[in-house]
Order: sequence, then C-alpha cells, then structure tokens
Amino acid sequence: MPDTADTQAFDAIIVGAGFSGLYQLHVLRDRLGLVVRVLEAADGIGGTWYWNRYPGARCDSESYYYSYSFSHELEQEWEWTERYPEQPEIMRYLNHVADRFDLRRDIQLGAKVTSARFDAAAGCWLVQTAAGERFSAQFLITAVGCLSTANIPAIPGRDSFAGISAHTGHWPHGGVDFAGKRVGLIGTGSTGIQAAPVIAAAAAHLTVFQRTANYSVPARNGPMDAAQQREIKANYAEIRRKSRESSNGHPFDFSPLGALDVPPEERQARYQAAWDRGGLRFRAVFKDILTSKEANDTASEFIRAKIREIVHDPAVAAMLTPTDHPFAAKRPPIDTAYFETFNRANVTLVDLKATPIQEITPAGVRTSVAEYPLDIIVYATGFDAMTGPLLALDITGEGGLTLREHWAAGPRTYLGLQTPGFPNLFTITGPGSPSVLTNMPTAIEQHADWIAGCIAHMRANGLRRVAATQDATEAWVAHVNEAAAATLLPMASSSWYLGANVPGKPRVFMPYAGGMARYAAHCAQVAAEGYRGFAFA
Ligand code: NA7
Repeated sequence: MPDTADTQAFDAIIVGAGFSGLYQLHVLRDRLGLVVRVLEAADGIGGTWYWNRYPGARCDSESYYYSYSFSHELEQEWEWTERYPEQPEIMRYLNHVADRFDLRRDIQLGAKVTSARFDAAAGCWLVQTAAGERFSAQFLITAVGCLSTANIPAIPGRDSFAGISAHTGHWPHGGVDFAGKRVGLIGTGSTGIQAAPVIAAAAAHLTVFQRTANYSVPARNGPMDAAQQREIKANYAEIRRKSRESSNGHPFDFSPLGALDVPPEERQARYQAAWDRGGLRFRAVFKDILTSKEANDTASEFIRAKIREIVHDPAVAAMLTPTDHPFAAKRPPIDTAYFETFNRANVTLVDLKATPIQEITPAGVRTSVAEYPLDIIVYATGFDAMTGPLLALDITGEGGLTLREHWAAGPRTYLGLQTPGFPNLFTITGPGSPSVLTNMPTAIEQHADWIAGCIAHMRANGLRRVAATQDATEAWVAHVNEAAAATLLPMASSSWYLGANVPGKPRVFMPYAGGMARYAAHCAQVAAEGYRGFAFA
C-alpha cells in the first residue's frame, strides 16, 4: 500500500459523517481494531441533517426509533423531546453520539472527496480531496447518504434572479428571514410540504409552484411526555426487534387484512383512526395498499376526500388533489397543516401542469400566463437520489472502468453493497438495497454490521480483496426489478425512486422493494454460505 510522504495510509476510508459514517467508524475501529479515517465535506458532522436546515425540517420517522440501536446505554440516556425530531435535535443527537463514542478524532471535516481510484497493483484505493490531500486504504466505504446531491432545475434565467434563492438541501446556515417578503416555493414533495406552512406563517406572501399534486397524511407531532419516554425505554428491545423484522424498518405491524376484506364503513373507520393517529403508519392500515390497485384506490380516495374537506376553495382543492399516481407509490409525505395552509389569505397555488414555468427573471417567476414578483425563491426540488452522491465521488475501479460508465443505464449492484469491478468498495444503503424504503437507521446498522462482518471474515482468513461477481449481480438486479414489479411503486411516473425527477437520468427503480426483514435475512444467508456471490483473493 502506498505510504509516501504525501499519501496517508489507512485500513479503511469512510466517506461521509452522517448516521452511517459515524456508526461504520465505531464498528470498524472499536470492534475490529482497524485504522480508519472518515472524510467529510461539511464543516460539521450530521450528513443529510447538516445540510437540510430549511424551515420545518423534521424527520418523518418517529424519534424513538429514528435512532441507533447498537448501544443500550445510548438509547437509555438520550431524551427525545417530540414525536418527530426536528433537524436541530437530530444534530444534537448525532453530536452527542460522536462525543460519547469518541469518534471525532478519526473524522476529518472540510475534506470533500473529489476522486477515488482502485490501484490494482497495490490492492488499495487512492482517494483525493478537493484540497489535494491524498489517502490510501484497503477498503473504501461510502456513507454519503441517498439524498445528498441537490437537484436544482436548470430553468431558463435561473441565475438572473435578483433576490435570494436557496435549495432546501443547501440551506444558508444563517437562516433566511421571510418577514415582509414575497416568497416562491418550487416543489411539493416531503420537503415542500414541510416548509410551506412554516414559510406561509412568516412571509408576507407565499406562492407555491406545484408540478405534481401529492398525497399527505397529518404527522400529529407533539411533545414526548415523561410517561411515554419511560414506556419506550422499558420496551426498547422489543421495539428494535420489531423494526428489524418489519418490511420497512419501522416498529409497527401491517394489518393482516386486505382493504376489501372489510365492509366500506369499517374500512372508512380504520382509515379515519389512522388519519387521527397520524404518521407514516397510515400505509399499514391494510396489508395490500402497496400491492393492489383496487385496495390502494380506497386509501387514495380517502385522502382525496380529506383534501376536499380541508381546503375551502374547490378550485384550489382540485389542483391539490393527486390523480396521476397511487398513494405511497411516491414517498408519502406527512405534514403539519399543509392543506390548511391554502386557506390562508397570503398563500397562492400555481399549477405548473396547466401553466408551466417559462423562465425566472430578475424580478420573479414567469409562467405561461403570468409573472409572479418575488423576493425569495425556495427550491424544494429534491435530489439526484441514490446514485447522484456516489457518482459525484468520481470512482474508478479495475481496468480504468468508472462507476459512471458502469451505471450509464442505471445502477447495477449486488445487494446494494458492491459493484463488480470495484473491489473492496462497499456502498452503505446503496441502490439495490432497501435504503430509502425503510427507516434509515435500521438499514444503516444492518449494512454497517454486514460490511464489518465481511471485513472480519477476510482478516480471519488472510484475504485481501473482495468483489461481487458479475453473475450474482445480474441475478440480484433481476430480483430488484421483480420485487418492484410486485408492488405499485413503479406506477408513479414522476417518482425519484425511478430517477424520474432528474432530466436525462435512466428510469430504473433503484431501491429494493422486497422488504427489510427479507433482505437482511438474505444478506445473512449469503454470509453464512461463505459470502456467496462474492469472489475473494
Ligand atoms: P422530492 O420528493 O423529489 O420533491 C421534489 C418536488 O420538486 C416535487 O414536487 C417535484 O415535482 C418538484 N420539482 C422537481 N423539479 C421541478 C421543476 N423543474 N419544476 C417544478 N417542480 C419541480 O424532494 P423532497 O426534497 O421533497 O423529498 C426528498 C426526500 O427527502 C423525501 O422523499 C424523503 O425521503 C426525504 P414532480 O413530483 O417531480 O413533478
């Protein structure tokens, strides 16, 4: 391994210091005894949560299980204050974890990786940062998150805008003062739906530019009281077991009933109870909401009726009503008074399907029929999801093959963990793994533990190199496609799960839709069979 004066050598380089990088560091360093360096582009830890500081930024998983499970002491000592953690609280939690497990000494901040190249002769990865620093390591592990490369649409005239513009995933750290301002918000995904009510309450006027109407269910956020905290802490073992054994990493069961197994009044009552309780659990009211169009229609229609009930102006309600995709086929948002926001006198909704944006001018946004003068434009336009952050690392594997070339027609991985031709490179929550279809910490811990197990296996057996085989990868890609096809998920033609939000991106369903428990069992089986589908040297 090169260890020249200008190249610092490690056993493993981890890229990213968010949820996954922090835990992977802990496991590799403190359990396996590896010499590890984490390279993080930002000036602080936190990953996705470091960057997403937009108004209303909050996790849609509930706080008590959007957390690490690996330390009993950690889960007992940490106090969550609300049902859903707000961005600053998640940052406090991750900083606490970094301190408690003494992680900072192996994390280099402000170190943006600009390239990574496999040196076949030396059998190691050579990694370079924007500052020109060079590192080498036997193992390269990406912990870059799935939603960290902003998608900022190339609308004509975008850079001519004279006011403030900001993407929600690159929110100014000093905040943005909306008081007395005319604000335009482009995008109505989970982010836009969280931000709109908060901006509307602060700004003089908010114009929401909507391309695709979205379903949303109330979050019903609120403070965590002491009794709830006690009950959760007393039951953590069971909560974690349920999360790991569920299909999506959340500690709740799906109903054993299908939506059409019960009479209409009972179905309505069950949806109403889930609506009142709030949160992503709405998807679990019936077992077949994501697999049967007929079942899904009942859930979709329930939410459409709620929109009509909440929004006073029938024309605005109609614009807000999604009709082009089934509920939860795109990532379902949860909200705090989103639809209610359109009853405010200072809020306007613009339907971009009917009147597309033609350009951004110095003064605001011009659609095919009107000009909207603005002081601030907020881009809640999402991310180049899953593959974007990996391709941005400019990774070159064996024989000069780049990841960008290899994935030109869409990502091809074995288990979302490895790509053939890229030995000793592991991708935490990579495409082809359950990742974004789950509660992320559940998926992250499973991946980081599996990677550590594989590395421990190699060290115990004197193996220097591991790479996914082509055959195993082809079979896994086919299985990922089959798993998606067994659900309604591919029916949402504008979904970022399919890469549809980024012009020119291949339309491939990227996450593994076969369920977290099934996936984790499969990974464990692969390991138990001597890492079937991986070639060692
Ligand atoms: P999403 O869910 O990708 O939403 C982005 C929104 O921006 C969505 O409404 C898009 O409309 C809209 N968009 C994207 N490009 C444009 C252009 N060019 N013009 C107008 N509107 C546009 O991103 P979020 O940040 O809300 O959420 C990402 C994930 O973070 C979320 O799913 C959670 O997992 C956490 P479209 O639907 O494509 O028509």
